[in-house]
Amino acid sequence: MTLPPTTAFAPAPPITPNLETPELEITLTKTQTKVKKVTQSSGSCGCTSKNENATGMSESIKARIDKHPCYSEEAHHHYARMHVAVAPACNIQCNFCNRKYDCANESRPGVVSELLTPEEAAHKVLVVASKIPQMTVLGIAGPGDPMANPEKTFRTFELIAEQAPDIKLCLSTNGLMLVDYIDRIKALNVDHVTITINMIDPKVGEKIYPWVHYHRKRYRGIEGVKILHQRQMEGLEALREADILCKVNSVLIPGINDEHMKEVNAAVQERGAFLHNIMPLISAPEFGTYFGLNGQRGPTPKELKQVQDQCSGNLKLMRHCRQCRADAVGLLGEDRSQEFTKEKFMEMPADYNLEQRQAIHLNIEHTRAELAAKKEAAATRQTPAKPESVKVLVAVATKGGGLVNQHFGHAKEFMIYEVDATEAKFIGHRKVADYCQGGYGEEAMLAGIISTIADCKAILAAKVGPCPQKELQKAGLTVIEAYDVIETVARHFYDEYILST
Ligand code: CLF
Ligand code: SF4
Repeated sequence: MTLPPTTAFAPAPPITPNLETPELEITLTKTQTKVKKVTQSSGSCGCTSKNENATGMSESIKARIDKHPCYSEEAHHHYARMHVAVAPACNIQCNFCNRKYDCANESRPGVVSELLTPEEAAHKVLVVASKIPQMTVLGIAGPGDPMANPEKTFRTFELIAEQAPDIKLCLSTNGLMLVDYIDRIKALNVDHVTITINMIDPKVGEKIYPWVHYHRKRYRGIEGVKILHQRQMEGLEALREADILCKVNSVLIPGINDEHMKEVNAAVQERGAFLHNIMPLISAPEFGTYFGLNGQRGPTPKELKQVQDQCSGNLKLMRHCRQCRADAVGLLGEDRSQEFTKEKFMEMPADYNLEQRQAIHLNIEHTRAELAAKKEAAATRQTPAKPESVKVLVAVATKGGGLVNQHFGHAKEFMIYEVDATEAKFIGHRKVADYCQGGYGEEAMLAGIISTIADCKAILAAKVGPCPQKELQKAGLTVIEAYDVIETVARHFYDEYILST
């Protein structure tokens, strides 16, 4: 296809990341971006992202979340987490859960993790720590509830704390038994705990939880929900008291707790939660859950964003959650669990090497500092003034590192940024079918991808083939080919295509 004539931007300042990122500069054009090699470097201090600064977070808190891919949106471009499935039992029933699969409070349904003993889990962590040195966090999130399996959970944490001291420990629970174990959690230096809280009004909770098993007795209906609610609130307060960072996950269920979410958000903030992750209900009849079988749908991306926006301002919101599985391995959004099945990892040597890991992390930190300087430059760059700053969405193909660096056809998800005259802000991600299947684009898939990002004004990707490029343009999306920091490319696009029109 012949591309329309081009109008070049002034070249963006170059970056020279240390790791695999090549030294490149971009020049955006009307429908594409020319990419060429540059040599100059732009060093600077390791500023935190604009969003994190905006929260007024203290330096000590920043240090505690700095390498946690879930607690820091910026860190998730660079650092990975892994889960070990050591906790099979659960003590409550959620209507969005089928016990055949993993705990739906932290994972997507339809996924069954291989159960491990604490010793097997520890071996797996040491193996992954050497193969994926950017893995900095070990989470226990199922397949049931970690606090319904305290001995297995704590034994695993003990083994990791002894053998891999630089790995942060993290857990996710429904909150029913959390208070009882707060001292052990603190003693093991577990600094990040997630409680899933879907309601603060037991009348809402009645529609979500049919029963709760507490102190050897099963409580049905509102009686059980009241116990769960009270224990969750106590859990939050105990975490605050113990100075453990707490994230709250909430599953957004249209028609049940969507209008209630603002109250949940305010209540958890009041009790010291650090971060609120409002996740969409994933529901389908084939998962065999109560909700799935009874036609309860999940929210659309628009509904999810609307509720998140209503809640933002009070408590920092997590928007980059990938609802990962109870044996997830890798960067958020990439799933490397199949490389480390039990059959495979038990044959691999546990080559954990602290010094080597630290050297690699130092390298990552250099890259982060350079990217932060580049983002800062994009944020403070003078833009032509416009009376009203229109906000637009752009879809980004990225394989990590905070860069536009992925081929359109290889993207399994797009990051969505909201851009205006002052900033480019990450607001979520959308999964799509892999367009390139064995090198051939599938027309039906392309239509699906286009409808998933139809509310976006542009697609930012390292490369877009001529056929999809034509279809994307027909659908009203501007195609920008670039290889650079996401915020920089997004701001260039905004200045050239939105402000100038
Ligand atoms: Fe795992 Fe959860 Fe810890 Fe992260 S996941 S226990 S806080 S290390 Fe992260 Fe996965 Fe979302 Fe959870 S992306 S489902 S929020
Ligand atoms: Fe399922 Fe998790 Fe709820 Fe337990 S807490 S019922 S494992 S979703």
